[in-house]
Order: sequence, then structure tokens, then C-alpha cells
Amino acid sequence: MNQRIPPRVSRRAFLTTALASSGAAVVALGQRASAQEPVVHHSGAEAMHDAPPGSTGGHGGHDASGLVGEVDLTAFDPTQFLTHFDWGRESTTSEGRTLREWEITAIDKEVEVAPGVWFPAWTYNGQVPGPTFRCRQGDLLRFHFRNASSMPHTIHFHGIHPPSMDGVTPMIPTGGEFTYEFEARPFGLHLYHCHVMPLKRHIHKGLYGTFIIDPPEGRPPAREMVMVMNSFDTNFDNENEIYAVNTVAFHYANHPIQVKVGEPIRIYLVNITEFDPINSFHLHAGMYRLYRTGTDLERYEYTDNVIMGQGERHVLEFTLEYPGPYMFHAHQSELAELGWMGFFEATE
Ligand SMILES: [Cu+2]
Repeated sequence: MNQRIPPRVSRRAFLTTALASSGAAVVALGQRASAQEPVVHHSGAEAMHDAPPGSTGGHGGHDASGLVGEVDLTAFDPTQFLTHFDWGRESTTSEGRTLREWEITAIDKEVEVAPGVWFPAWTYNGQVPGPTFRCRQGDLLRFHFRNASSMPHTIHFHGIHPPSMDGVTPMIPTGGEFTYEFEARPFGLHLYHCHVMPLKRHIHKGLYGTFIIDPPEGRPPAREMVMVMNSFDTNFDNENEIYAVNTVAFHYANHPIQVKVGEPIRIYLVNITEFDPINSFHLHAGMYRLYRTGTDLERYEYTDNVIMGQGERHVLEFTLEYPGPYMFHAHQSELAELGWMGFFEATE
């Protein structure tokens, strides 16, 4: 069932109205690629539940988000994405150097960002975020890019490389190909994204991902995860209706991340949120060491909240000392309430 709403209503005004009415549907402005007006996608007759604060969801029909239903996790599962690192095809050059190669294709694809809410994305390899590319400092990297999308795109990598490999020019037209080749440096937590104008649209549509360069000696052993703070303007009014880490609103609230008490945890945290000037990461009931941009193994800040502009990324390390659910979310309450909230579930 779709209920049409006035197309010019602002996100805040609509959310306020919808949340105020008892039993309101999930407040998400969705639009299929072909639709001309935003529509509200109801995921059921009783889409809004009152969840107790701190509920970790998934029990008894209630969840922590108020969402009912589930996105199609066979298409994209944020739980799998969280710990998946793509090291590419590894070989050795005649000079004895490690060479890593990847095939990347830009594809137009609708992605489900909340139950029943579809976003007409532009993707790398059919997923948002794109694959998490990983390598070691000093590796030779080759990214074979093919554009099967309807628009021109590029891949712009952060880090040090020749300007000819920077992914601003040339723009790769539909059907075109380009190979980006450079040495992996410096070690740290980087990102990649399309750099075609208008930039905010090309990035926001989903053409971004995480690019990790390990230090030559590696980092200490830990349970490693990638979290890309992203957002979706589902009705194209230059405001976001959905916020998340790794695309699906409230995914880690409905599917808490399972960890062990005392287990070292490392998060590669990237902010690619468009339209909002800042995003943030707040951990409940614990503190983390924050290594800014991951480019220094010694110096860190000890905190439970970090504010990040677009393109900023940090490595977070911590252990959880007690069993139980640990909430994490954007400390801007509005972002948390629109999907950017989750839980770690620590067990003995
Ligand atoms: Cu683009």
C-alpha cells in the first residue's frame, strides 16, 4: 500500500507529523526510479511499534527502530559486508613486487535502504558501499574500471599517487574503460569515490567505498570491521531521509554485531554522508582509541564520541568489558532516529 504525500513537504515537517500520529507508518520517503512523486512505502498495516529504549530488537516482533519487516538480505547483507575485505587478485611482478588487481564495474541499480524503501543508486560492482579494497603499503595496485552505467563516472582514490591516476580526468563514458595503477601509500584508512560533477549527486548516489592500506608490519590482531556512515535522499530534495552505517537503516539494531567480552575490536570508520555537514560515532558503555586517518600507529585520542566531516575516516580500537548490548549511533539524535543506530552484543 502506498500513500501519496505532498511532494514539497520537508523531511522534518513530514517526520514530525508522521511520528506524532499514533500507529503511523514507517516514516521513510521512498521513490522507485520511475515514479515522479515521493511515496510512503508501508511495510505493513501496523508499521510503527513502540520499542522500549535499549531494546536490541529481533524479539517478540518489536525492534529498536520501529521498523517492521526486513530488507532482502540476499541482495546485500550489511552483516557480511562488515567483515569482508577484498584483497584483489594477487601476483608477483618480475621485480618481485606484490601486484593486486581488481575489476570494478559501475552499474545502475536500485538498492533497498529500509524495508520497502528503494533508492535508485549508481554503484561500484552492484553494491553500496562498493567493495572494501585492502592492500599493504608498497604493493602495486591495478584497478580495471569499466563503466556499464548510464552516466560518465571515475574512481578517485585518496592517498598519494600521480595526478594522472587521480580519477578526476579522464571521465569514463558509458561503455568506456580505464585502468588506475599506482603504488599503495601511505598506510592508513582511505576511501574512494566517483569524482564527476555534480559531485554531491555522483557520490550520494552510491559511488564510494573504503580503501585500506595496511602498514608494512600490519596492525595488532583484532576483530576487524568496516563501517561506512552513509545516507540517502530518497525524494531528491537535497535532504536525507535515511541514515545508516553500511546502507541499511537500523540493520545492526535488528542484527546486533556479535562480539566477545575482552576481544580486541577494530573499526575502520568512514564518513561519506552527503548534504549534512557532519556525522558522528558515539559508543555507549565503553571508550575507544581513535587513530585519526589511521596513518599513525602510536598517537591516539581516548574518547567515546567523534565528530566527522565528509571524507574523514578514523580507526577505532576498543574492547568491551561486560556482557550485554552496547548501543552505538550518531550523536546527532535526528540521524540516529532516521536509521543510524546499532548494537554490539558482547558475550562471555
Ligand atoms: Cu559518477
